[in-house]
Order: sequence, then structure tokens, then C-alpha cells
Amino acid sequence: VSSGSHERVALRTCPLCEATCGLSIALSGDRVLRITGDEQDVFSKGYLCPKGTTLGDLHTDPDRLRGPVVKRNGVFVPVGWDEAFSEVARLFRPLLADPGPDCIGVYLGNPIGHNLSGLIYPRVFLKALRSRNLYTASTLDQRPKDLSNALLYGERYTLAVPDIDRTQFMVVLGANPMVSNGSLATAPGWPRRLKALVARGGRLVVIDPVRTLTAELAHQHIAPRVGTDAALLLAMVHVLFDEGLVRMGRLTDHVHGVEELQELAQPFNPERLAAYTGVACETVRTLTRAFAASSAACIYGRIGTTATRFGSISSWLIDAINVLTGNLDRIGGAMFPMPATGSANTRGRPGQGRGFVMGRHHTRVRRAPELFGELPTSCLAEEIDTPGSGRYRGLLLVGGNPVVSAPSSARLDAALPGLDAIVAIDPYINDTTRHAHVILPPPSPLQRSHYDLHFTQWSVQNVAKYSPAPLPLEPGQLDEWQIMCRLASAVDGSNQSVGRVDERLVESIVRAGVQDESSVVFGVSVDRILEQLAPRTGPERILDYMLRVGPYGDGFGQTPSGLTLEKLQQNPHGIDLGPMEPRLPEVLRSGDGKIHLAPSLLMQDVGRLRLDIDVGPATGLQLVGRRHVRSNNSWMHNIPSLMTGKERCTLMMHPVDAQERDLQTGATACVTTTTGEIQVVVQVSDRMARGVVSLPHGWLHDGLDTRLSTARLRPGANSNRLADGQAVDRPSWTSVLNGFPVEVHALTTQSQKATQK
Ligand SMILES: Nc1nc2c(c(=O)[nH]1)N[C@H]1C(S)=C(S)[C@@H](COP(=O)(O)OP(=O)(O)OC[C@H]3O[C@@H](n4cnc5c(=O)[nH]c(N)nc54)[C@H](O)[C@@H]3O)O[C@H]1N2
Ligand SMILES: Nc1nc2c(c(=O)[nH]1)N[C@H]1C(S)=C(S)[C@@H](COP(=O)(O)OP(=O)(O)OC[C@H]3O[C@@H](n4cnc5c(=O)[nH]c(N)nc54)[C@H](O)[C@@H]3O)O[C@H]1N2
Ligand code: SF4
Ligand SMILES: [Mo]
Repeated sequence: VSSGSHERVALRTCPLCEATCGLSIALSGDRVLRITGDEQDVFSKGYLCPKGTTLGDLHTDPDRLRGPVVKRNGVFVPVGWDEAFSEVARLFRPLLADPGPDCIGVYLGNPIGHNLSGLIYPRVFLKALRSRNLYTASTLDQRPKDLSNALLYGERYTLAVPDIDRTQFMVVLGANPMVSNGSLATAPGWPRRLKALVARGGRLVVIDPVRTLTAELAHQHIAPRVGTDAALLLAMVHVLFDEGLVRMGRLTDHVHGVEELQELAQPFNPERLAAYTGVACETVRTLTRAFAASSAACIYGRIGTTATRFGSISSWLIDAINVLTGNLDRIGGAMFPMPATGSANTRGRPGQGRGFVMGRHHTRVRRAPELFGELPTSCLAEEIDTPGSGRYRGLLLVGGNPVVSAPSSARLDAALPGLDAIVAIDPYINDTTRHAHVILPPPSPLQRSHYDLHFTQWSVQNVAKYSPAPLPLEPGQLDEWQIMCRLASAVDGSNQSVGRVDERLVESIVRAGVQDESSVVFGVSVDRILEQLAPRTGPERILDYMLRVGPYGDGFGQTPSGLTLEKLQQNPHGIDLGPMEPRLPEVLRSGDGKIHLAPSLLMQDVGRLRLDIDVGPATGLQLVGRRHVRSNNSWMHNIPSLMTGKERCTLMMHPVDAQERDLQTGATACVTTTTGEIQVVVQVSDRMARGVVSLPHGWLHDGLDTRLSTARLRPGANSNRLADGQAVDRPSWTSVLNGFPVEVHALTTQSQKATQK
């Protein structure tokens, strides 16, 4: 698209958060003039947030690495790609030979999920490494939901998302989409959509210990005690049975375990739980009745329900309530998307799968089970610093910053220098990558094409949109998929070209397709398919394949009007594939084709919850996390325009809690747990409930050997120095990042004590 002689406009989906907004990028040459929302984008319709406008600043950030660096005598020096990959081979290959692949850990961070290369190519280096020690940011995030999805429906990404645009009653637990723009429910413009819900007379209820911006929009804000959602949800299930409100309608035939769940919930009446949850029994009963009475209701939970002590139970019961009230798979309820590039629930036999197993291998130190092939990041530090055979010797970091993002972060920070080899694919030298021996930087988002393979799986509208790279790679620069291919051949010693690694990957993907009885290309020859994909290469070739064999695809000519990448290229604002449609029972992939409402693993975990309830509500202060619209996890603090204004890394606390500790807004507090201690600026706020303090994660960039000149000016404090990697949601091993006890003191008294020692 061009306008004027020098100015042109490029369209690119924003890769920063799950909202997938369409951006309209005005360019002059390779200079970004401005970024606005793409009004014609079929999904985001012009919506964007302040972060989306800063991709040009990210592109020009002088601290962002433009070429690989290798550490020599403790300092990073720029090298060419050949030298960088030789160094990778020199570091990793001896370790792979002895003691072997399992001495290497791999960590895949959040931006990998927002990245076309990152969603396709990691398998090439994982195969080359042959290590089973894969860690991901998901294990700090949504893992309990993945687990409950797998147990209920047979597959982790069979995720019921709130039908936000058509619902009449929405309960939001532990999420603040007015700020986060939503998660595990992709919808650009959550704020607009929530306001539309209110405007059409729908009801919004927010359950959050903090009076967030989302809570302010709601008709009702319920502030439970931190970490008690599982009990609150059990009480709602109890009321559904107790008051005869269960109405499963057409779901009835597809559901197993209703009686077991009823029996389980029997003792959990809201009267008994009120002291524990802090929510009056009448509030629970009234809410449950109103929810059950609505013809289109959904309950949705996010990180304030997952990264908590009972995250798996909460994740499960959220779906259970949607099922028991007949709202699962109902228009305006919680529904299953149908992504254009397919997913595990569009492949294989419709309505039935193999079910799922976990624990095929375990971590060495704490024996934490593998889940979906991944190990919990809560265990990473100890696998590195615990002596003994099997201790990790090398680490590959791909788009992750666990020294800031993971619990027990001081321990991880101290452990990393003990490794023989750390390689990072990352654009920045930050708190984690400063420990690397080699850093391989991907190009900026503006130099890469985009398609949301991941988020279309939980998108509230079925859409498909491809963006070509707005700007070309600079001479000598590698795209991220090329880095991943070269990494693979450096590690396996084959020294195959990028082209060859890519060929082998696409061949293996197509071969799996033609051997899959459920695929439209079953029985077709691999070569015929590859001919039709030519002359594309790289992620575009694989994307084209996925679209063409996907649910709306052209099936390589079988449905000529169907989707292809070429068709997406002709529709740069995206193609609207329509609202979500009911998908039961076809969507199920459980072993017996049923929804398992009472999975034994989670039923058993209720014993742990029961003990907690018996112990009673925690005393003292509980820490929770929060997000800010101008901040993105740990890595956008180097963008000057996002860093203006008031201090954002503050400890928010209730006026009385602050007063009791002689703290005022602007004072520095010392926050301690059994794991660590930080100092942080206080912000007194009546948004907070008594006993709850809130601190954002993703801060602290004061390491002298980082290259983050803007971020370092306002380092904030790292909340994960307080979080304890030993504290997990038992079934999923997800870290408790929301809801752990802290002590808070005014800095002066604390520092005086320290000097007296
Ligand atoms: N601007 C911005 N947007 C982001 C991100 C970002 O860093 N910045 N990060 C992205 C990522 S990776 C994710 S996963 C999503 C997360 O998206 P959200 O889950 O919407 O994230 P938060 O804003 O942290 O909201 C969590 C809420 O849970 C509440 N909470 C804490 N403990 C409890 C509890 O025990 N019970 C209940 N009911 N509530 C509790 C907190 O007070 C908070 O309001 O956001 C994404 N979007
Ligand atoms: N206390 C607390 N901790 C939390 C959370 C919380 O709520 N509270 N939230 C958790 C959640 S939900 C998440 S998702 C995790 C995130 O945890 P991480 O994924 O570990 O952290 P990010 O901050 O997303 O770090 C992203 C890294 O990727 C790099 N990067 C950016 N773009 C690219 C790219 O295109 N390619 C590559 N290769 N690298 C890139 C950045 O420079 C940065 O180093 O944090 C978790 N940690
Ligand atoms: S909400 Fe903001 S950060 Fe998220 S995709 Fe849209 S513009 Fe990007
Ligand atoms: Mo996340």
C-alpha cells in the first residue's frame, strides 16, 4: 500500500501481547514515521495500545543487538555469524558427547509464542540437541489451564474462550484485561468489547482482591482473600447442585463425572467457606443463581487464578461451572475457536483422541514430572546448582529472561555463571543474557513477517491474517528461523545449510500429513505437495501448507475457494472466518470422547485444598502481581516513550497497612520473604484490600553488565527475588507468583537494624 511519493504504509500485526492488533505503519524509506491502528483490520478495527506505537523505537533502539556477540575475557565482542555458530558448536558439542544431551537445558520464553519463526522452528534445534530438559514461560503462566484442558477435553489447547462479543453475563476472575488486553482469549480491544457488553445491558462481575480498572467497569466487584478462588469456585459448584441449578442441556450426553463432582462439592457450602474466602455466603449464592439463570453466560479466569497455589483446581472448576450451567459450547458462553492453521483438535479422529499422559520423565532434584514435554521453570535453578551427576552444564535461552521472570530469581542469577555454555537467541543483553557466552540476535519485528499460529487457537473470532515484513533484513542479518536452522546444524555437527535444514523440516511436516488418515492430503505424494508449495521457502512455505490443509483450506485444489497464503496476501487486513460456532462433540480428543468433569488428579488435589481451608485464612500481607499498559513483561523498558511519567514499579498497599508500617506514598519499603529481599517505592492506594500488596514483575535492570541504557535509569525491583520456586500448584508444578506471604517494613528501621548488626 502506498500513499504519496515518499511515504508508504505497511501493515503488520503487533507481536507484543495476545491481542494481535493490526498496525498501520507509515514509512519513509526504512524510517518509521508513525504507527497507528489499522482501521480496516477485520479483527482489531483500529484498536491499539501505547505499546503498539513503539515498534519503530524498538527497531531503532541502539541497545538492540544487530549482530551476534561472543564473550571473550568477560566482555561481549561482535563477531560474524560463522564465528558465532562455530563458538556454539565448540561450547555445546563436547557436552552433548559427554555427559550427553540431558546436561543441557532449554528455556523458551514468551515472545516465541508471538513469532512465526518461533512457533515453527524450535523443533529443529530441539531435535539436534536431543535434550529432554525443555522449560517454557508457559510453566510460569497458563500451565494449570493447559492441564485442566487436557484432563477435561483430552488436549491442552482445547481451550474454551469467553464469547465476549455475544455474552450477556461475564465473570472475570484474576484477570485485568482492561490493562493486559486479555490472555488465553485473544481479542484486540478487550476494553472496547467489555464496554460494549455493559452497553448492551450485559452483566460484568470481577473477582479480584484488587479494585482494578476492569473491576471499576464491572457491575459488581467481589474481593476474595488472595489465593482462595479454588474454594470460592467449589462453593459455586456446591450451590449449583444444592439449589438444583444444574442445566447441562445438550452437553449432558457428552459429560462424565457429574455425580463425582457433586459429591466432592457437597461439604463446600459457601456458609462454611466464607471465613476462608472472605466472601459472604449470600454473595456466592446470589452470583451463582444469577449466572445459572442467564441464557448466555461465561466465567473466565487468568493469571490470578493460574499462577497460584491451587491453579489447577481453579482452572478446572471454571470450566466445570460453564459446563454445569450449559454455557460450554453455547453462543455467548465459553466456546471453542476453529483456527485456520488447525490445531490438535482439528486433526485426528473428530470427537475422540488418545487422551494424554504426563510424567514420562522427571527433573532430577525434585522429581517434577514432564507435562506436554516441558519441565516446570520453578525447578530450573536447582537443576543447575545442585551438585551431582545430571547437573546441567549448558543452557539454551530462546526469547526468555528467567532471571527476571522466574521465581527464586536470585538463585538462578547466581547459578548461571556455574554453567559451561550458555547460548541465547535474544535481541538484548539483559539480566539473563548477560550470563551468556554467545548471543544470536533476531531481527526486529518490523523486519519479519507474521502470522499468529498460537493465538488464533484461542481467538474469540475466527480470523486469519498474514503480514509480510515491513522492512527488509540488513545485509548479513539473519531471520530468526535461519538462526534456528543454523543453530541446529552447528549443534548436530552436520553443518547443513539453512536451505537443507528447512527442506528436511517441511518434508517431515508434509510426510506426517500425507500419512494422517484425517488429513485432506492423506495418500497424496509428498513431492506433489512440495511442488505446489514451491517456490516458497522458510516459514511462509510451512504456513501455506498449514493453511491449505487447515479447516478452511483449499486442500491443495480440493476446495478451490479455500484458504491459501496467496489468498491471505491478497487480503492484507485479514480474512474474517466468522464467529465461533458450537463444536461439541467433534472438538473432543479425550480417550473415550467424553468431557471429564471429575478428573482424578484434580479431585485428589482437593485434599490439599481442604487442609488449607482447615488451617484457615493466612494472616499478614499477601503479595500479588499486576501489569501496566505501558510495560510488557520484562523487556520493553528500554523504550524511552514507554518509560515516561510516574514510577510504575511500586508496591501498592492499602492505606491502613501502610500506616501501620509508617509508610507513605514515595517512601521506600523493604519487602522480605524467606526467599529474598528487595527495596521498592510504596504507593498507598485504596484499590488494595487490607492484607494485600501488589507489585509488578519484569523489573530490575541494574546489572552493570547489561546493555539497557534506558531501562537502567529506572530499574525498579525484581518481584521474583521474593517468589519461591519451591512453592507450586501441585498437579501442574506451576509457580505461585500470585499470593504468597511477604513482610513489609519502612526502609529506615530495617537499614538501621542492618547497621546495628
Ligand atoms: N500491558 C501488558 N499487557 C500484558 C502483559 C504485560 O506485561 N503488560 N503480559 C501479558 C502476559 S504474558 C499475560 S500472561 C497476560 C496476563 O493477563 P492478566 O491475567 O489479565 O494479567 P494481570 O493484569 O496480571 O491480572 C491478574 C489479576 O489477578 C489478580 N489476582 C492476583 N491474585 C489473585 C487471586 O488470588 N485471586 C483472584 N481472583 N485474583 C487475583 C491481580 O490482582 C490482577 O488484577 O497479560 C499479557 N498482557
Ligand atoms: N512474579 C511474576 N513473575 C512472572 C509473571 C507474573 O505475573 N508475576 N508472569 C509470568 C508470565 S505470564 C510470563 S509469560 C513470563 C514471561 O517470561 P519470559 O518469557 O522469560 O520473559 P519476557 O519478559 O517475556 O522475556 C522475553 C525475552 O525475549 C527477548 N525477545 C523479545 N523479542 C524477541 C524475539 O522476537 N525473539 C527472541 N528470540 N527473543 C525476543 C527479550 O529481549 C527478553 O529477553 O513471566 C512470568 N513471570
Ligand atoms: S494491545 Fe497493544 S501490545 Fe497488545 S497487540 Fe495491541 S497494540 Fe500490541
Ligand atoms: Mo504470560
